[in-house]
Amino acid sequence: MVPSFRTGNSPSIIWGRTLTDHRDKLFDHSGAVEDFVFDAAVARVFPDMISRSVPGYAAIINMIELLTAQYAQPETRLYDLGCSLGAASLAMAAGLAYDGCEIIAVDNAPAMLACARDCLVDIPHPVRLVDEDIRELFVENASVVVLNFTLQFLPRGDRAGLLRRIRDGLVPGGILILSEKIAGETPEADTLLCEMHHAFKRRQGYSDLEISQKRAALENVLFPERLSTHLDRLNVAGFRRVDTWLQCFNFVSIVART
Ligand code: GEK
Repeated sequence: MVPSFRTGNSPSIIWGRTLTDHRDKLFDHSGAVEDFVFDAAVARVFPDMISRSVPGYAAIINMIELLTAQYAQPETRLYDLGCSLGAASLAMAAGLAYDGCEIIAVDNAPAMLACARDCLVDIPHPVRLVDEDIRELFVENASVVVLNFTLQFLPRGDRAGLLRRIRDGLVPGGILILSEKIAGETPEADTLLCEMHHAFKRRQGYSDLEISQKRAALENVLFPERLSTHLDRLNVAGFRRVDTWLQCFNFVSIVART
């Protein structure tokens, strides 16, 4: 397995060819589905799964490299919260121009961390992997914090507190990059965004059965909110500037600045 630290437009450029050879067929079966968990089976196909499920994913990883190059500050920490296999950490390592910074990648799924450990080798800056619930994590001296499709898995009631702690742990000029699957602002908008997301997944080779089984598996696990809810919550958490820099159907990425 030879992971690459270069980010680009395809998952194989993000993680290296070997990792992306495993095609996601996890939901290619009929019958009852269990709630989605980040276990070894998911970790094995994760690069293929997320790249074919999240429109704009590779672009976001690419831009995390650029945002890091722009906003990372010397002698600070960079956090990747809910790191999975570490794609955002790889991007931060590629974009980071300073020695003396620390990249900290946090996840509470052991199977994901085990795979991340294999990916995060031979990279320009070391990444410290931490097995912890991000709701328990103390964030400090941070210039860049990434929550790339992680907040959506927390109970809604836990989200404001985490954002407040991130805000308090950022140095002046620091940023939070928050990417989320969202609900439309109106039922009509939601229908359109969901239809287009499913069209995207079909175009990526998923069958209607796989799409509906995965949706059922995520129903009690992933709780999307409206973009306006996210923007309001970030403002209330004390971020001074909050800007949506990318939207691809029902997937958005926001930069929130101190
Ligand atoms: C990427 N950011 O490739 N504490 C720690 N980790 C958590 C928690 C929690 N409370 N809840 C969920 N996770 C990655 C993709 S995936 C998104 C992130 C997706 C972790 C969970 O174990 C999983 O690895 C990750 O958040 C979400 O840029 O699969 O749609």
